[in-house]
Amino acid sequence: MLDPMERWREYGEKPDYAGPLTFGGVPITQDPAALSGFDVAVIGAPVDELVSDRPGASLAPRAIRAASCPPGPHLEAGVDAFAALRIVDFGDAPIVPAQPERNHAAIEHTVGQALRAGVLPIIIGGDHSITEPNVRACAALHGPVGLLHFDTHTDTGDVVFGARVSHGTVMRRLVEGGHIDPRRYVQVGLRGYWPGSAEFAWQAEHGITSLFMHDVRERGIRDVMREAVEVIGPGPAFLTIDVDVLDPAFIPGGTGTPEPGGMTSGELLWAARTAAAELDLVGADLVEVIPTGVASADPAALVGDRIVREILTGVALRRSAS
Ligand SMILES: [Mn+2]
Repeated sequence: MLDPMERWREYGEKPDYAGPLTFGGVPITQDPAALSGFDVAVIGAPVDELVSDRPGASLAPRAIRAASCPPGPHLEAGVDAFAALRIVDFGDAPIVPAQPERNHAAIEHTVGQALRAGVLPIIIGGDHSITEPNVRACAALHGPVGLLHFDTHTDTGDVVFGARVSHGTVMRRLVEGGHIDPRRYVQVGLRGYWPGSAEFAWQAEHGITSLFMHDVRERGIRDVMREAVEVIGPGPAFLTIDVDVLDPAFIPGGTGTPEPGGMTSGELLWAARTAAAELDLVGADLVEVIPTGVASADPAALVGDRIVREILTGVALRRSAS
């Protein structure tokens, strides 16, 4: 176990730009035996071989670890997740270039190590294809899970450019494999020009709930989240956030398949916290961030860091209430 705070102990915090790079400056280990006693493990899954457009999300785990912020209580929620939870950085899954199947197996194995240690995994991608190994690992332990999915796109294509395994087919494969309970699967933020009627017909057949960006705009994020939480209900649930659900104005150049007309950072941050506070999360991931700058000068990595913090804050709120 390496504690980046070691040399800054007298200050109780360290500058984000100094010391070993870990999420939020928490201790880091690659040893699964060292996970016991922790509540949450942040895991990097730096792969982007399976995108349909611009790559670069493999650089996100490091960029999000670097786009950190000072410790302290969440000013709205009134809880300091880093004090309330024992959080560890479990490093990156042992991925290699250009071997997507092998990489998915490595990610599933690493997430499984955290789950078997009784630790909640929060995985930083990577492209959205990583949700397949993430959810498979969770379902192997808990059975079919509910899914709350923030995204511009449904990612329920059968094939994308002839590929059955892609960041555009991941949710289809998970439903077909019985890893997601489609009646407890809610999509939020859909907009744009994909997919088409065949995919939506398949979704309707399986009882998947789609909440579009126009629902967020017209009903408001609070009402949309109330419905999402009600549909998913109690029981094991996974939260997946594709950063492209945000309007590109908030993350200029910071994701590979952007679509104008999306959510604000304020809406998504609140929704991420609410999801973690109100659902029985067994895992979560954040995907499709493409870094564009250094540390906090990178708007997509910065909001990525804050999304993970909101999830942690929600988990802390839920555990303090129970
Ligand atoms: Mn996606």
